[in-house]
Amino acid sequence: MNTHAAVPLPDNPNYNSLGFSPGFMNLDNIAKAEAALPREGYLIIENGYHQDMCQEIIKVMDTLCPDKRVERRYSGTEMRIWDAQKQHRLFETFYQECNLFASNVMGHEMSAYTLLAIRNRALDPSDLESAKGRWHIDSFRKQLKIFLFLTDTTESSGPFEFIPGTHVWNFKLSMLCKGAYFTPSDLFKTTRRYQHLDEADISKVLHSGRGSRPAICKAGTVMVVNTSAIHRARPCREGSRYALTAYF
Ligand SMILES: O=C(O)CCC(=O)C(=O)O
Ligand SMILES: [Fe+2]
Repeated sequence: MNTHAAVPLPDNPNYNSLGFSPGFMNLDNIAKAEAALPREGYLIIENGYHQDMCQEIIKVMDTLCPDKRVERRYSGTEMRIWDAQKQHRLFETFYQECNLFASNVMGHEMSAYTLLAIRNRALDPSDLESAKGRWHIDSFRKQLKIFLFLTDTTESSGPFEFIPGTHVWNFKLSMLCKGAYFTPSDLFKTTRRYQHLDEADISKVLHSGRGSRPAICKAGTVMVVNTSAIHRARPCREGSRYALTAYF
């Protein structure tokens, strides 16, 4: 669906000619990401995008969401628009900016294989099934993702949540040795045990002194993160959460 004309860019001095506000893609943030990713596994950049811009992107998402091609999960409370960069100029602008940022951080040309636009609404409290099985890693090896949170996130609005320090090799190898990430039967399947981590394994990690950290932040915050760390979208209990994610 071509919706390029559906939501015109507002006449706002905060946007440059490409349609985004400066703040995310700059040399300072590149240097910070280079330093933070190996150590902490993530970097949070506040005010990466102007809040008006986030509102415009949300309008585009809500226009696209009734589309039948949108993926629905968790009893329809989660909507996923894949390859969003092909669907609207605002998405494409963020996608291009992420490519430039990631290429500079990694020191070689990188192009995200997709941009996900995701919308989460509150889960029915009785829907226990949709709240479970969410902790995972995206890949055993380092994987870079760049999030743009489009709404203020709260403890209960379904924030991105991760366990800091679980991106380092020592930790990943210890999980590997315990059989928490792969099972022998994975050899014959396209799925991996690490895609839905065992709740008992997560409990042990959380009780071994590593707390989880929800990304509670203002709309417009950008997060660069190595998603080989354990993470999940925490179940949304009230309100809603909108985000864009570039997958590298
Ligand atoms: O939306 C989120 O907060 C996390 C989603 C996620 O983990 C994923 O798409 O791999
Ligand atoms: Fe993930």
